[in-house]
Amino acid sequence: MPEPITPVTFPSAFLWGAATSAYQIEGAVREGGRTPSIWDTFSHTPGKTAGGETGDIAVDHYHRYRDDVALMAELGLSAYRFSISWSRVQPTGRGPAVQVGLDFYRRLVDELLAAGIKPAVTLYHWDLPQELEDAGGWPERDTAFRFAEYAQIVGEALGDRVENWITLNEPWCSAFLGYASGVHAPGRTEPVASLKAAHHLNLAHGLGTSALRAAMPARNSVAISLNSSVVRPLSPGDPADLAAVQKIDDLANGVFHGPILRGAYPETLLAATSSLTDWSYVLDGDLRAIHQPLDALGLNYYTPTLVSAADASVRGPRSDGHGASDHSPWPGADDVAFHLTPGDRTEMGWSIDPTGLHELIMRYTAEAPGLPLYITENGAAYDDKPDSDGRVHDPERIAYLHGHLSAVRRAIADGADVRGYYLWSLLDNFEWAYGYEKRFGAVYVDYATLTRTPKSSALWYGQAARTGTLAPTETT
Ligand code: PNW
Repeated sequence: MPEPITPVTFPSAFLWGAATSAYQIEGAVREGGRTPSIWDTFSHTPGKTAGGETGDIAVDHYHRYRDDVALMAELGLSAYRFSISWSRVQPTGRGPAVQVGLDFYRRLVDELLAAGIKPAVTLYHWDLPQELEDAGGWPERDTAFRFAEYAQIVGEALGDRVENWITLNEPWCSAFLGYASGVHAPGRTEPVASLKAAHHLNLAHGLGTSALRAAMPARNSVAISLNSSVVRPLSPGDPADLAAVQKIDDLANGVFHGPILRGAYPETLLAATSSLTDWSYVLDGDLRAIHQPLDALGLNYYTPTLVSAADASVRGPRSDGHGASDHSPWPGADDVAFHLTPGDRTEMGWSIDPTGLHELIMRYTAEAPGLPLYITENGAAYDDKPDSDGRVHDPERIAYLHGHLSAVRRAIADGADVRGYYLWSLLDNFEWAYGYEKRFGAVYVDYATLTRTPKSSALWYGQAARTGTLAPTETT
């Protein structure tokens, strides 16, 4: 399909950002009193990550943060979303804060502000302090209270200079990849525990939001980033496939959006999981603690999900793109089959479908009227390699970004209040169970030397950030 020639222009206040997370980029895992998180333990367990790779060094952002901020400024980005390593700030997950840990983030924030880049802090991007996992992890109720204490510490330390806050990143991954399919840390495969984890993550979000509000100036904004799935039926006219959509939509979206945006778990979710759990760990007052005003909602989007009712013959190994495991990340959904979505694919095997992003934005515009939206992650992995001249050309990534940013622009034209977009990711980095083999960065990292080289997509995106307009892809 030829690209449109007419320029696609965004509102002038639109934030053009990039996103990262602590364990994926920082390295320096034993510095400044930091103790292991569940991702240190998991990545050091044989067989858990591709090639046994770990975040021990990652891209050494802990030592190179000044250069990384300078690079963002040079590209022309106006915002940066990063996460804080809980075990750098509170090594055992409880008790007093470590000043060295907080100081690192304060220096990073000051560097960003000096460069005119607006910071957005994610408090939790999957790296639970190992000691809290040893005490039961997210299936244990106390973890939510520990999170609130941690939120208070960070809010007090950085609330004077960081305006945009995100409590949790993609709790779906924490709960269901961490405790059901086990492809993420801590690698447990316990369906009931994964549902408890989901509830306690919701509770952590609620208690954490209150703690942040008490610790920070009222002008600051508190949000959560959800990997809200766009779930589609294989046969739109087949009621059994539509029931499969409902089930997966509840387990992917409703389990978080229900309590957070509406103060209740969906009835259909409670019914679909009733043979596994009676949800008795949802205590009086929990839903009130979870359901409270938010200032914004973060949406992470990569690809849609295609499902049907499973006849017995197609049950079993899944093609849902959530990693290889004999255990499903979808508790109570053994009667659902997952299908490869049509379209070109990225290196993750995820199909490219910008219409899904438009659909997602319009859905939350309707479900959470008046709530500003941010695309807190969107991007693509490709097998990037430097040319003989040392440059990295990634036209596929430019086309991906162009397509998805155009979808965002269309949603704005359709009445959605989307305030910004954070490309995943600033740098190539540790892609969890896939190690370093999947490159999501707009900036190429040579892992032998840790040298950073902006790919052509970074230059294209920087131009969009500086001009508020998407250059047609054929010029690049
Ligand atoms: C998100 N899934 O991860 C994360 O927030 C990032 O840290 C990550 O690097 C990025 O997307 C790319 O993968 C996901 O299986 C991991 O559905 C897995 C899934 C979704 C998101």
